[in-house]
Amino acid sequence: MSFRPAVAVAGALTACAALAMGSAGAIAAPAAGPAGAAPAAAAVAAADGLRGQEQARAAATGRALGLGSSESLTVRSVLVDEFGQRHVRYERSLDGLRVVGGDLVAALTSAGAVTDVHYNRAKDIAVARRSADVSAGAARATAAAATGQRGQSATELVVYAVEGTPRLAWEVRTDGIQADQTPSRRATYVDASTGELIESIEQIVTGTGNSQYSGTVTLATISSGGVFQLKDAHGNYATDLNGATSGTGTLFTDADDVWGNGSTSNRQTAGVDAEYGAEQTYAFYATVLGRAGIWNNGTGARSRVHYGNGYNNAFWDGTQMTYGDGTGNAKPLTSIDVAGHEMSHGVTSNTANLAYRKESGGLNEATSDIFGTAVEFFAANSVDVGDYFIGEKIDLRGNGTPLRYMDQPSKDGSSPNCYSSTVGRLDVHYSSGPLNHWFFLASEGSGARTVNGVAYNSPTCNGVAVTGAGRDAATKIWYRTLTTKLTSSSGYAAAREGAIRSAKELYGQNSAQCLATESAFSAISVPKGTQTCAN
Ligand SMILES: [Ca+2]
Ligand SMILES: [Ca+2]
Ligand SMILES: [Ca+2]
Ligand SMILES: [Zn+2]
Repeated sequence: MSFRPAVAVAGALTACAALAMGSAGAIAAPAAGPAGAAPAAAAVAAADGLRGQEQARAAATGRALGLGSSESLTVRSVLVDEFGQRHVRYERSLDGLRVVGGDLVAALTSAGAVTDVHYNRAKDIAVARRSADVSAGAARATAAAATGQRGQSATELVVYAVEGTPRLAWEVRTDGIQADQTPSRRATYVDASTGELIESIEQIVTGTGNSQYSGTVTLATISSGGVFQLKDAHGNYATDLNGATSGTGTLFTDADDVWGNGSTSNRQTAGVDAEYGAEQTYAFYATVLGRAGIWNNGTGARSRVHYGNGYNNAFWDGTQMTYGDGTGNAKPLTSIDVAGHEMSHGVTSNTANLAYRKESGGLNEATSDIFGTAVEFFAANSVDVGDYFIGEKIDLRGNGTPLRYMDQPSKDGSSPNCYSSTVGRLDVHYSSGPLNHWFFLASEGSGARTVNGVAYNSPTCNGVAVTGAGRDAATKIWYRTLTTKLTSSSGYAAAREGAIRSAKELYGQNSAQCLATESAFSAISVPKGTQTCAN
């Protein structure tokens, strides 16, 4: 088995694409399969080992935190930062009942000393009773009525502590399909004492994205049994669903390692764009943020293309990427910012796990726009240049305009530029606006400017000009915030506090990077909290 770069020939867009075949600093591909597989296997083992180590001492950590004896901690993930500190995420249970919203992230030394902790709701979570008055069957009926979904995968008695007074609830999981063909997987919460419907949360996160868009690109592929596979050494690979809406699809293979033709007339083309997006996203996380893929364990992800018929969206379902072919099956949603956006949903769900509702949902969407944009700049593709727009290549609106604008989110007609206490009532793709605006301001600063030949004009909500600290700093500050400070219900106030702290940890008190972070949060109207760059 050998790896070699491949070139995707992208018809109409090849003119200025001068990436040399075989060069490409892209992904350093080892020469042999076993050698290539070893680093990924080692990373998986290391990730499992750390999780096991922290789980083994989770009871001791719980005591060190002062948690009650009826509470137990389950380790969800361990992230080791550039300072060698461990950030351990836990789910909590109370006498065996899982606490929804009970998550916390603690910073630990390798010896196990707790140096910091962020509770999603509070340190102490209690409920008066541990048994349900409402039957599981009645809860399922309520969930079915609320969601219109009857395919039920599980019902579990939990402590619901997302907001309000913690209470005993039934969590009912259902599956179905949304009006636009997107699959649906909902978690519905029903009060186990009163039977009241609490809320229903969609678990499938969508993007809206498309390539015939990136010109001639270099891909890492695998040669096996006389054919080439659209798959890299980490296990990022692309499959063809051929119009299906389920299943894993068929791995793209090719005889000569030259893939697609830059248009939908060749069904490999969408696979090329999806695989390019996946490989660049993996390389971005590894190179810029020191993260070994979505799961931080060295493994890549599957990207399924040609989903459904005329499906005008893309989605991440917790394990894989899926792309539709767009209206008339003419515009697959496989542009690199959309690919980076969708896969970053996977990073979010494996770190802060921001719930796809209210303000946390807006932060979740903005996080995907921020890292999707960072991936696009990282790829440095001359056909799809890095910009602060989302979906400028896929023309979902049909009039040539992007889906979203980070310099001035209101240009989409729906997203606010400024934070307000009612922003959490908006659709998560709009409540993301203020944080997208923050990222632009913290990176580039306010006012008119041109980046990569693209013109922007970013206002501030407080009338105070912001000086940017560069995209690299803003990207690293947001990643540290996401991975070490935020939890499932975090909103804009926690984002501001966490980002200022992260900036100080990375760059120091009163550093230019911290001041840009702080002034940009003031410029999007997030009220001042306890953290400042000076304290
Ligand atoms: Ca070929
Ligand atoms: Ca672009
Ligand atoms: Ca873009
Ligand atoms: Zn999204």
